[in-house]
Amino acid sequence: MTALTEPLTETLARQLHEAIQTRRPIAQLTKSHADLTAENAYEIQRALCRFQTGVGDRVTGKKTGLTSKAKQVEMGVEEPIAGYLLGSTILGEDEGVPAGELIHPKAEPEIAFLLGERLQGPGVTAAHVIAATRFVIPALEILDSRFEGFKFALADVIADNCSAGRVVLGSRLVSPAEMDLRLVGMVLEKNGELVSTGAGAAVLGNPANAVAWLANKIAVWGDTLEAGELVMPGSPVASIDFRPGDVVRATFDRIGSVAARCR
Ligand code: OOG
Ligand code: MG
Repeated sequence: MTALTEPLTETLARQLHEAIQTRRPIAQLTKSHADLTAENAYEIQRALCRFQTGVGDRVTGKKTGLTSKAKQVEMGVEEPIAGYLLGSTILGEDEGVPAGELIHPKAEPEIAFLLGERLQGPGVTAAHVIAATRFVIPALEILDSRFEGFKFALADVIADNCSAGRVVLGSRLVSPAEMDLRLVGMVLEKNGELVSTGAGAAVLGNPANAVAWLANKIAVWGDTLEAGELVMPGSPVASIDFRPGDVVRATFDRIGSVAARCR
C-alpha cells in the first residue's frame, strides 16, 4: 500500500483511541488491511497522538521498542519501533498501577533517560545521547497492546504506539557520564521470585544506541527528542504478565531499583 487516504488513517487511529478509552481490544489492523506498511502505521500513530493530545494530554517523552533480541523473539517482530509517551501515563513508584484502566498489562525493565538537551537527527550517536542525558532512572514499562491476545504484526504495533501503557519511574537519578551502560546488570523479580537477568548491552549493544536510533528515526518526519523529555530505550528481556496483586521489581547495578504494584 502506498499512502493511506486521510479518512482511513483517521478511522484506524480512532479505533485504537476507542480501544484505549473503553479497554476493549480490537482485531489487528493487518487482518483487514494486509498491505499496511510501516510508514502507513506511523501516520496512524501520529493521528492517534493527535486524538490523545486533543483530549488534554501532552507528549512528555518518546519510546522505542523491540530493540533487544529477547523482545523480538517474544513478539515475533524483528525490527525496532518508535513511539511517544503521554504525561498522564508516567507514574511514581508508590502510586500503584491501576489494572482496571488497562486491557492486559505486562511489565518490563528499562533504563529510562531524562534528557537535559535536545537531540535532533540525523547523525545522533550514543556519545551525543550520553552528553545530552541529565540522568538515567530505573524504570518499569507497563505495556498494554490494544490488540486481541496481545498479538500483532509490525504495522499493527507501530500504529498502536508500540503498546505504550504506563511507565513507573524509580526515584534515584544517576548521571550516565562516567558509566558504561553496556555493563549495567539487571535482575527482574516478580512477587519476590527471580524471573530473568539482563545487561544494558542486550539493547542494541548499548541503550544509548537505542536513543540515538530513535532520534534519527523520528527525524525522518521532522520530530526531535526535546530537553526535559523522558526516553525509554527498550527492554533487554521479555515482558511478564502483570495482574492485580503482583509486585514487579527491577534492580540495576549502579542505577538502583524500581518496584511497581498492580492494583
Ligand atoms: C511492543 C513494545 C516493545 C520494548 O521495550 O521492547 C517495547 C510490545 O512488546 O508489545 O516496549
Ligand atoms: Mg518497552
